[in-house]
Amino acid sequence: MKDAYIAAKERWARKMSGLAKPQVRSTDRLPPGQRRVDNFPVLDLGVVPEVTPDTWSLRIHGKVEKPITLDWTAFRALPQFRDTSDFHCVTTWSQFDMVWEGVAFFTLAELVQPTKDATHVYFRSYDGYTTNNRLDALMDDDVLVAHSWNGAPLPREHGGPARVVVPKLYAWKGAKWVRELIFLDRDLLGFWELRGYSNTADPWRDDRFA
Ligand SMILES: Nc1nc2c(c(=O)[nH]1)N[C@H]1C(S)=C(S)[C@@H](COP(=O)(O)O)O[C@H]1N2
Ligand SMILES: [Mo]
Repeated sequence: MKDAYIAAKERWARKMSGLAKPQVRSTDRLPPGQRRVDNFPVLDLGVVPEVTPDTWSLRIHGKVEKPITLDWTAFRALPQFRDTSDFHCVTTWSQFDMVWEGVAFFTLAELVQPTKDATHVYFRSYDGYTTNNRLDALMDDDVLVAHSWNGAPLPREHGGPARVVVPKLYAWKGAKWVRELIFLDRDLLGFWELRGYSNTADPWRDDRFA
């Protein structure tokens, strides 16, 4: 795991210094079966939980050496990152150049120190939603627990005060109104994964359904 933190930080440093990404992002950015939108649609389970920075906390536990519960102040005191990425929803819309600001997943992992047998993370949200990801996919430096979108606090309907973004996968892999990160030594399917969505969720492989 130590090597993974260092690799993630090195990628981050290259990106921040402008070496890793061309100034003009590729124009070939629309995965198969997607169409481009600019209105950031809202998708939820019909519930928008009432959670504010004052009542929000993030519990990180399971297969970790140092479980922790972060309140808003502690969360905001962690190193803050900004990343621009494209957002692909399985219902066939994509929105480009989403500017997310928050805490990098690898920062949280470094804080709690996953045990050697940790392989997956299960996410629980304030609306009862759950999803799951492989730990290695989350160590990418574009994976954030984000509190801001396009320069403003994340709107409540989009998961404010804080949500997960995993830009390389379909958007259901990112939990809005996130409240718990549970490190596991095995996979555990989340809400949509149990209902027929692909567990791997790769937009570039049109990988929508199991
Ligand atoms: N907590 C929670 N997170 C969630 C969902 C949800 O219903 N509840 N929907 C998922 C789905 S299916 C998608 S496509 C994205 C949508 O994010 P948006 O509403 O900000 O566009 O959030 C994902 N995360
Ligand atoms: Mo979705």
